[in-house]
Amino acid sequence: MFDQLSLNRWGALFALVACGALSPSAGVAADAATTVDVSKFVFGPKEITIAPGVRVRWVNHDEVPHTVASAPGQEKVIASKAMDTDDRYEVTFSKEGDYAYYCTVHPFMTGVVHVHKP
Ligand SMILES: [Cu+2]
Repeated sequence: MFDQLSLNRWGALFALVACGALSPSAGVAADAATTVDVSKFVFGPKEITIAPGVRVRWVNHDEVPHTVASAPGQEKVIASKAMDTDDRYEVTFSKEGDYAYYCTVHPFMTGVVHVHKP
């Protein structure tokens, strides 16, 4: 009787562990976004590599407005309005390529989104 009960407990524990191991990957699939933090006049990380179809989200943590805009000569895929503190801007990149961008208010702020199939 006691042995049977403890066996059931281990079974329940195992089920919980297996469930916990599966849920993080399910969460990533549901929200395939990568965040770039705009902080202290720097895009962090400055360069990111993502798969096609992934969304990139820029979040401004500074007290001054910033923008994200495709670099001159690039296809205008990235074109935000001025982002105030805590504002966000999102782009889903469907095509492979290297997307250079900058802040039009502070052109020394630059970054690159590399879109490549994994
Ligand atoms: Cu800026």
